[in-house]
Amino acid sequence: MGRSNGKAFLTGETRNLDAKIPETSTPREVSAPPAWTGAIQIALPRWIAPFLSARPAIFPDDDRRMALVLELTREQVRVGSGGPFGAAVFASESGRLLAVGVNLVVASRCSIAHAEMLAIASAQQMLGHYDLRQAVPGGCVLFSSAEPCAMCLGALPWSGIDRLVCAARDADVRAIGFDEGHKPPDWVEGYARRGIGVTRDLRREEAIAALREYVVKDGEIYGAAVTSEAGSDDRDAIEPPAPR
Ligand code: AZG
Ligand code: ZN
Repeated sequence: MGRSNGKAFLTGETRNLDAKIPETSTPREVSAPPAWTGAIQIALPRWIAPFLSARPAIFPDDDRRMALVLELTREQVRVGSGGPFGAAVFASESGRLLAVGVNLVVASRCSIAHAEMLAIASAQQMLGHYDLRQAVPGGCVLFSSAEPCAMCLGALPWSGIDRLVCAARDADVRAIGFDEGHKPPDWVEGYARRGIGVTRDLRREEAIAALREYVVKDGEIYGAAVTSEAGSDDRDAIEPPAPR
């Protein structure tokens, strides 16, 4: 190991001992591994733990499950910890709350940190399985404050979630300026063919109110639409909020 300017380098001698480093590679700093070897860490905001401790562990029906998700979403908007989206994974049969997620794209500097992705990833990590269908007898349901964007739509079938319940429509989210991506118009039927049931519009007005509140609070509309592509169910859009 050689040293230059206080940094350690692999010398030609030691390089030969490391089969993974080709002979031709230039000496590489080994004093500190690159930051990305620490893998991905996205922590939910600190207010989530006390928020959940004050609530029950079991949510017996759809309405109470969505009520929790919308409370979570309103709190997210009130605190200002990220985009106006919340989601939760429940065990379908017992109604046990397994995990929650809120949108942390800006805070975590990570474009995949959507509420649904974080709720699913937390449930999988907590249960120790990438396939929630195998991890939870009776299956798992995802409740979301809004219909999934193109990314989350694609991710769901590989998560083992077998039912999705949404509040706001895709068009409601696009109406405040978020880019939800390109989605097939028949995505609900596509999910049905894969055994994923979808329930829409549960407490939709409440979810729309949270989206509007985010606009009123001047929340960041990150990744604003890069195309003028409208959603597949545009006719269902709410009126965009009047400019202030
Ligand atoms: C989003 N749409 C949903 N449904 N959820 C999120 O977290 C989002 N972020 N941007 N669009
Ligand atoms: Zn998404």
